[in-house]
Amino acid sequence: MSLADAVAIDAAYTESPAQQFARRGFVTIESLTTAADIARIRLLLDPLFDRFDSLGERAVDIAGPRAPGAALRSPEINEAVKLVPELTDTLAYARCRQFARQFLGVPVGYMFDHAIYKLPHNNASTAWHQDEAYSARPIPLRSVHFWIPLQDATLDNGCMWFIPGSNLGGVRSHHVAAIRTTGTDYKPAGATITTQDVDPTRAVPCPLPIGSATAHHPLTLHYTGPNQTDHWRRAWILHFGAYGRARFLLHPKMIGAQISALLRAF
Ligand SMILES: O=C(O)CCC(=O)C(=O)O
Repeated sequence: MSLADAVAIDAAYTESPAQQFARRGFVTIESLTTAADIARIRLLLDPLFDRFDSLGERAVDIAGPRAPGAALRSPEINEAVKLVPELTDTLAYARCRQFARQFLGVPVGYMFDHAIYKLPHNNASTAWHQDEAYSARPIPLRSVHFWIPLQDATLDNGCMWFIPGSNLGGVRSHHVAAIRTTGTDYKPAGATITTQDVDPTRAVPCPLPIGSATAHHPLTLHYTGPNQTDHWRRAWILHFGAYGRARFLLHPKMIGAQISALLRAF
C-alpha cells in the first residue's frame, strides 16, 4: 500500500494526508506496518519492562510517584532506542520516518521515542496535554509524533483521543498532574503535566487495529483513558522532526540560547 493510501482521510474533505495533518493536527495510518513487525518490537521492548526498576531516570511511572512495594500503573521508558538500537531496524521506524517527511515536506530525523505500557485495570488516564508544553526549547518543535499500539487499541484499554484543530492555536497553560519518581530509588524524575484549557466534548477517539498508528502534531491536545481490561496496553511512541536531533541542537536559536545561559552564569 502506498503512503498516501495508508492514511484514512475524512470523507467530508478532499485533501492529501499532509493537508489533513496540517488542518486537523492528527491522522490515522491504517497500515503502518505488519503484525510480524509489531511482534518483533514487542520482543525488543518487553524485556526492558522486565528490568524496569534497573533503568534509572529513563524509567518512570507517568501516573505518579511510586511507593516501595506498590504496583506500577503507567510505566514509561524514555529513549528506548538508546537501550535497544535494533528498534531502528524495524519497518515501523522506517515508515514513520517516511510519513514524517511527507507531512512536513522537508528532510527529517529521529528526535525522541518512548514506550508506555498501561497495566491491566491501572485506573490511570494520561491526562490532556500538548507535547509542545513539555519542551523547554526556544524554538517550536517541528515534528510528527507517531503512537503505535502493540496490540489492538480500544476505548477500554486506552486508545488515543484528539481535539481536532487544537494544533492551530498556541501552547495552552499546563500545570503539574503528577510527580514522577524513578523505579530504582524513588527519586523525583520530572512531572507529568496537563491542561484545563480543553473541551473534552470535542474529542475524537482513535481505536486502532494492530499494525496501524496515529500521527499527531506537537500542539495537538491528546489523552488516553485508563486501561480497564485484563491485559496490558502497550504503545511505542516515535517522534521525527524537521531538524533531526543533531540539526536541532545546531539551530542558531539553540546556540544563541546556550550562549546567553553561559553569559548569565558569569
Ligand atoms: O500512551 C499513552 O497513554 C499516552 C501517550 C501520550 O500522551 C504521548 O505520547 O504524548
